Amino acid sequence: FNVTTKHTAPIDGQKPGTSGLRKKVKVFIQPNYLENFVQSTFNALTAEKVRGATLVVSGDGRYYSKDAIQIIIKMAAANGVRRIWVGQNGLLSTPAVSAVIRERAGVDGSRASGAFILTASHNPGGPHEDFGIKYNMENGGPAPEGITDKIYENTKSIKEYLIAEDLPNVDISAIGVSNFCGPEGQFDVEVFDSASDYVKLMKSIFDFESIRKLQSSPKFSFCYDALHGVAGAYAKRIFMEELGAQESSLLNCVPKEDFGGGHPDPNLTYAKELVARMGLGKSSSGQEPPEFGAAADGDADRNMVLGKRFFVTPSDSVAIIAANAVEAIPYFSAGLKGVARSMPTSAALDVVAKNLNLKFFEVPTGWKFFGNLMDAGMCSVCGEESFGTGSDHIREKDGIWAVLAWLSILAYKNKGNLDGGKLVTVEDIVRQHWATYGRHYYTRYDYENVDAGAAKELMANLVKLQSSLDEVNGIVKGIRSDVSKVVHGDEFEYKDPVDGSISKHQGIRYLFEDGSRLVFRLSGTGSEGATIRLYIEQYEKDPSKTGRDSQEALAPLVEVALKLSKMQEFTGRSAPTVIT
Ligand code: VG1
Ligand code: CO
Repeated sequence: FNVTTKHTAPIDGQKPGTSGLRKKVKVFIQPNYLENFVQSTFNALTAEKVRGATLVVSGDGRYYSKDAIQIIIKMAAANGVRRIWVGQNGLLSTPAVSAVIRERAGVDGSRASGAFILTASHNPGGPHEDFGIKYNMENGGPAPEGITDKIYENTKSIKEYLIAEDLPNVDISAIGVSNFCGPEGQFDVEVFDSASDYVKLMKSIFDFESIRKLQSSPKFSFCYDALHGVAGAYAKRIFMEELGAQESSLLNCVPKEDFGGGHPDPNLTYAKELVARMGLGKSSSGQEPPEFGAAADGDADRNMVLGKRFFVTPSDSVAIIAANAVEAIPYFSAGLKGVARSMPTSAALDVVAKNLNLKFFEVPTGWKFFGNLMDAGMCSVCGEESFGTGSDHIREKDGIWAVLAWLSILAYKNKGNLDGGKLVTVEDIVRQHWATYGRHYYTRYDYENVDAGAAKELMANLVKLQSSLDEVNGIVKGIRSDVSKVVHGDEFEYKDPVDGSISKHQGIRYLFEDGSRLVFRLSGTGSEGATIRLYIEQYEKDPSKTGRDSQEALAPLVEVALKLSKMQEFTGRSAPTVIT
């Protein structure tokens, strides 16, 4: 093949957000849009990370992925990349990409040093919906801000990109290696099985035999909803073939370009079918629900865990996994190096860390901040309130890992129970946890696609208010006399303990005397308008009061949050788009 230099000009708005660049498909298919971003990424990396390198290109299979993969292959060839690895049909979950970078050896023994992941995660897909791209580094984790800032700077001055226009399209549906010859020598594209490296890694972490025993017990029943995302490709292999789950227990496990028209976001609003099957919500099926249910997002890095008629908040989930990891999961048997959560995530994990005397870190939203801690050997288990849970086995959150962690805990708690005795359920485990550590009532309100100017004003007003806590407390008291006093207000700022880098403006916090918190953030993953996220949390230590309905328990704080922020005045919205 030959290398062509194409002239181009900067395109506005190519700033990567919390997790890469996400835009409507119609934006991505504009001439040069993808090309500018990919070349800007190559230009942001040091030469040896590009020339002669092995890179992974794959994603959640959403609409436009197949075209994007061919473009990136041609651009990689032209930029001197030596090898491109593609998961069969272009499918790799985000956690699997991370695993492939860290664990896989190519047919010729080569190792990958980075990846383009093609996904907009939990955002819908299809010709009228979202596409996305992000770059991961040699540790398997998302590019740090230093690199994403550089990529963005490059997009603002780009004049040309390189592409091997005459390189034939590669058949990514068939496993095998294609060899090409360019001006600088050989270039290969290796298509490999999407699941096997990931499955191997999971088998090295968990005791599959004990989970298989649980799965085969008549007392236990299971259900998994991939929401037509890429998790389906792994669910069949792991839950059915390895662990013996019934085929009927897998919902929506065929990956589709448009996620079957759904919103591939595993929460109580969008995972409707699973929620109904689990006996939650209004549309219960009438049948006895399974004991355990879980769902994933489009790229399978998120998870929602449910028990029979019972929702586990993600903030509780990571705390419970941390509390039980050493006993229940062989990978952690030597102990946890530390635990971490994102700032808006509830403090349930903090209490576990304190009780178990573990190192603890609070980082800004987005998985990239956990990676440094893990690389430095300071953190084993971490999580976010946004249905993200994971560990240092890779450098991304991991939806299927989280399910296997829960199945391991269930298997461990039921070791002696499977033949005789009553099953210890998901709900039992959570209630027991609350009794031991107290409960963090928690909810998140999302206001999606609001006017960007209005959202900025709302946030600015909240920052301004913080200059006088007396005034704030006056307002709060006027709204509800039964909530505690605000004792601190700030914008969260993080200093990375490993590299000393500082991230500012990571969310507005109001901290109350009794440990309650209100947090306001603007989303960094949307593709249109602005999304305001409001996080509300209240700690209850008294075991006799941990069993309340969470919306009811939080009602006073919710009222304070909405009125203090003047939510309706600024946004015109009388209710959030989604409550989790
Ligand atoms: C959201 C979540 C954040 C998560 C990010 C990426 O970001 O709040 O916790 O890390 O999505 O998740 P934001 O900026 O919209 O609040 V995923 O599954 O999109 O890779
Ligand atoms: Co995701």
